[in-house]
Amino acid sequence: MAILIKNASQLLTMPGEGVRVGQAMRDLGIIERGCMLIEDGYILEVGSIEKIEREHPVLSEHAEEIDASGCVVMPGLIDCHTHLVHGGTRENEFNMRLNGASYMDIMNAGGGIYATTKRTAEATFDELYYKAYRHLNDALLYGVTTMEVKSGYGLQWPVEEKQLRVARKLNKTHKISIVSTFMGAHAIPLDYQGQEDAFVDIIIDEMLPQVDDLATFNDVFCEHGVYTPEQARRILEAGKQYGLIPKIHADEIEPYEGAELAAKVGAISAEHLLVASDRGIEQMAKQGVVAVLLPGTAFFLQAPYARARYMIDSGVPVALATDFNPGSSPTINLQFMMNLACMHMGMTLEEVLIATTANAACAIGRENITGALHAGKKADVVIMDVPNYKQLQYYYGVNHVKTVLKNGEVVVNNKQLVH
Ligand code: IZC
Ligand code: ZN
Repeated sequence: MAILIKNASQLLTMPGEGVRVGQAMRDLGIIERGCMLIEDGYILEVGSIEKIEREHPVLSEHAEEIDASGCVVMPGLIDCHTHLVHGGTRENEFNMRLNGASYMDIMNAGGGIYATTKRTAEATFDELYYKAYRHLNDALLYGVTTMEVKSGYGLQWPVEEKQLRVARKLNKTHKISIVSTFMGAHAIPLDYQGQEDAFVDIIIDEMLPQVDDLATFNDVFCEHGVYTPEQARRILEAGKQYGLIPKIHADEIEPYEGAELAAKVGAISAEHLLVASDRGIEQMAKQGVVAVLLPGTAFFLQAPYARARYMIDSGVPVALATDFNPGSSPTINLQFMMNLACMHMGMTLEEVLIATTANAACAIGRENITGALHAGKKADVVIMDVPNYKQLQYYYGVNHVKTVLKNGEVVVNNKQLVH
């Protein structure tokens, strides 16, 4: 079946291939009065109506039409860092932080990640599945068509596996595509405090061999008081032997040479980087490691924001994500993350759009499939109810999504989920 999206006041193609750095992060490839022809879930042609009718006369005549006049048409958003599958909520800790406690104080007192680990262990498969499914519906309404999802609230294989199996089922049943990451090293279990290396051995010897095709990536929380750079290195190197691609939660709370480690182990991305060093940023640029920046975490922890401007100016490819999790960033709203990046991280209106589409796809190895509106890519498309892309951040705090297509199928129509 063919679909013809017509008359977009701006159609953003996101030109180029691979990671976008420097000036390429400002090039949206705008086509005014833009049209797009979709066939069998893939983009067949993008351009003016004249070009499409000339090159595909029969198909364009019989296609189902979607009128995008007065709207921006752009690639579906990609949330390339989330902890979607988890039990429970942590609003009480939020109030503790508002009363002066810090994120790490709460975690060290057995709350934080430990609190969610307990709730995730207690939850049944179905409870985790339905909770995550509802959050995915919200994300889809906000224009997300692909999401990366981490385990990490198990700290023991059976619960890690439960999370990964929930993510796998969601990938089959929900419209949003899910890309999975194993994160056995998200915290040190309370009964391994003081014997951290013994738990690292368990991850390497007992968990990694069982991940198999349940995940594509292997992530570690490299942070003072959690995993040291050396422990993180061992886990990431071991994961490579099972085909798991390294990612790192790096330099989130204290500088810890996480960015340097990401470059050294050949990670596809390094996440957070709120306090990454100049040297680490330089090394990431050299290796083409994507910086996945999570401004929702800085906002919600009332912490300093990552130095996105400096990173982009240093040649690092930058992506943005929500970090959706019950502790440090309980939001699925990627449009708000773009706004925070403009307001607090020195990013421009163009850069935040590349950071949530083309570069986000690169951060999870999906750039051949999605993240740009080019012929041959999957038709993951969002129609935003604004006449130009600058209004996306100008009218902030509202959801601009009108229509979402996933694999060429309309899944959100007039701001409503299509069932
Ligand atoms: O549950 O607090 N930083 N991991 C590393 C998190 C935040 C998630 C959480
Ligand atoms: Zn995270």
